[in-house]
Amino acid sequence: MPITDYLTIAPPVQEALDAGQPVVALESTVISHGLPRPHNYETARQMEAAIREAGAVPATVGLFHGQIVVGCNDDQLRTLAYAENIRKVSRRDFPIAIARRELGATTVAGTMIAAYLAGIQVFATGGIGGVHRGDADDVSADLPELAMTSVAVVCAGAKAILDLPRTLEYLETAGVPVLGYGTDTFPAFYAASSGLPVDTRVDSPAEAAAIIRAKWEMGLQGAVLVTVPPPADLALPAEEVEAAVEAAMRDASVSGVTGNALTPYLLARVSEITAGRSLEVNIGLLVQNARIAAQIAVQLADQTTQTPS
Ligand code: PSU
Ligand code: MN
Repeated sequence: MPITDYLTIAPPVQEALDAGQPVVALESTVISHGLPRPHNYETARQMEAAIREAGAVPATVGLFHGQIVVGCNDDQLRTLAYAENIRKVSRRDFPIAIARRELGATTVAGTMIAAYLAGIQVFATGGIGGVHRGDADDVSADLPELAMTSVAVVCAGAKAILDLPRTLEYLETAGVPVLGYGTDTFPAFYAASSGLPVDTRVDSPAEAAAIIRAKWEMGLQGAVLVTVPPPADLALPAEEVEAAVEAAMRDASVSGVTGNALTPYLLARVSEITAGRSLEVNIGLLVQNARIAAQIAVQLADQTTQTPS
């Protein structure tokens, strides 16, 4: 079956792509499984607005009746925010969700696949998945996807619930450049810094775009990871995040939460433990990342149209 049978690109997104205008993909797992209602819907709208303000077109990705939609409309965003039983769709889940005509929310890996199929170069999220703490065999499908799929991903590092040194080792092995946007160290999602060095610091969207472009012009496949510290006025102290994550992990183990339910469980538990402050950071960094991704997409589009032949 041709790809067009299961991929629907919304008209505003297709028009922008055809005209070489900047487009930013957004994931939906964060809407359906990562944030509580009604913050999930409101944040999805705020991220789209930040992208438009920066001069790019947002394209939130989701699955509706097994159709991969790139560029959800408002009804679809509401469905992703409020429906029950939404499948979390990573690489392994697409075939199942498509064949069974399901409703699905795409993870970082799932969104990268859809963005690549649609021809979108830049994607904004909160935190990527990574190697889980205490269980180095639980490796998010986001990591191999970053290794193989050529989409630039703007994030606040990997979620604080993960083993960050092991996650960075994986990215190094996979050949994924890790850029620090205005920082020399890998951000720790809720906290400004993990203390671990990034591969290089960039201080502007143009600098990030030049590195992304160089990778793909060389013919190297895979992502460039642009990591942005959470907004300074919202970031939590690293020790507080650490204590909350450790408590949440103990609760998860007592409750027997595993598999793809673990990440949503830990995020919700950390939010309870920090009295909602981790949620505020999460929302703030998502909107900030959307804005910076749009600025990078604008630079990439400019460079593309300026390329001498
Ligand atoms: N970032 C957030 N909240 C989230 C996620 C990322 O701020 O909920 C999601 C992403 O969709 C990511 C997923 O791909 O968590 C990772 O899940 P797992 O660890 O099960 O691979
Ligand atoms: Mn996992």
